[in-house]
Amino acid sequence: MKMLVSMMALAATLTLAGEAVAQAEQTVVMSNMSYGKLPAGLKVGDTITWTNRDTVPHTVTARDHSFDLRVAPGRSTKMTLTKAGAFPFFCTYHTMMRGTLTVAPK
Ligand SMILES: [Cu+2]
Repeated sequence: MKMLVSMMALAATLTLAGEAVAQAEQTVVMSNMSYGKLPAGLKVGDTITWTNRDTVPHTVTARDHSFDLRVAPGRSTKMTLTKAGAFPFFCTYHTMMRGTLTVAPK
C-alpha cells in the first residue's frame, strides 16, 4: 500500500513536470484573404505555424513589431511566441486582414 501511494505521487510529479515543459504547437491557415481561427490559451514558448493557402503572399505583422512574418503563397512559416501580452496584428499587403494574439506568461 505504501508503495502504491509513492508510485501515485511519482506519477503526479511527472504529470506536473510534463505540463511545465509542454509547448503547444498551433496552426493558423490563411485562406480567402483572411486569417483562420486563432488559437486560444496561447503561452510564451508555444509555436504557431502560419499556412498560406492563397495565391498571393501575406504577412503576420504585429502593430508593435514584436513579430513580422511574410508567408509566400502555398507555404508555411513557423514562429515561437516569446512575449506575453495582447498583440494586434495585420497583413501589410491586405490591411483588412487583422487579428489579435493573446499570449499568457509561461
Ligand atoms: Cu495578405
